[in-house]
Amino acid sequence: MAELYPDLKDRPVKETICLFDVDGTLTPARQAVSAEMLQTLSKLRHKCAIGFVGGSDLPKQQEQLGTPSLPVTTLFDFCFAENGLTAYRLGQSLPANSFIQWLGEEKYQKLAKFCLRYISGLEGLPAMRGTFIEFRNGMINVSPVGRNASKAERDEFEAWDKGTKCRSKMIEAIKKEFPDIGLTYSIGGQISFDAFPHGWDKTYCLTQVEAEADTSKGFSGVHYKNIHFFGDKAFQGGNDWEIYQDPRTIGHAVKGPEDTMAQLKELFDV
Ligand code: M1P
Repeated sequence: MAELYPDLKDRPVKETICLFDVDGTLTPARQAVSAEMLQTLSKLRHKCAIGFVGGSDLPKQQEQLGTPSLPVTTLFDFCFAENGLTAYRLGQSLPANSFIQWLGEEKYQKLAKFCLRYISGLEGLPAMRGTFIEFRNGMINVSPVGRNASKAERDEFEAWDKGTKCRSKMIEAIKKEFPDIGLTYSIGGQISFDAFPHGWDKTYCLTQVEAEADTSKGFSGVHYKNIHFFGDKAFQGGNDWEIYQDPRTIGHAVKGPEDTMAQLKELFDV
């Protein structure tokens, strides 16, 4: 059963929200969350607001963080999937933004065909599985091995990519072919990279956090002055970098879920 939490304005640690990356921060990459982490988050939610901001889409976060009887949107005050392009506040969806509307079908198809041609020309890929481009609401996700890769095939691709720099080289090739397309490319996980319009990185979700101060829109009126962000890819080129070093946030670099829990214990005694 879903637990009851104080209203956002009544949480004892005032004007404070903790935002978390998902893969490598709340869970091991693409794996399920532990019971201990869920318990820690629940304790924290009694003290301040909590949210996740992940590059993946909501069905993947549901798989990793939720259970069939507990939707992920009930476990956090704010759910920011696809960097916040798909957002939920207190279980209710907020207006979404669209990658395809922004880019247009014609440019998108040119980009998609280039990616598919590039992948088909790669030599030495350890495996090729299905879904080389995953089309999402706020971005596309491109994977040379394919999103249908198994756990073992993911690990194998990741090791191969470390040696060959396949993903970085592919991104360079796209940038050369489409110098003015206005997209940012981000390697956030093991087997793929995300492509989204400039500025639609994880900082995108901060606008929504700031909007919480606006009672005229039906929000709580809380002005979050302390926005903590926890992420494992808080280095230049990592997909947590922009939000980690944004002046609006207090950034915490973590080494993995255990470290996240240790830092929360230290900061909030949970
Ligand atoms: O959350 C980090 C990344 O997780 C997945 O990456 P991969 O499948 O390569 O491990 C993807 O959902 C990606 O979009 C996301 O940024």
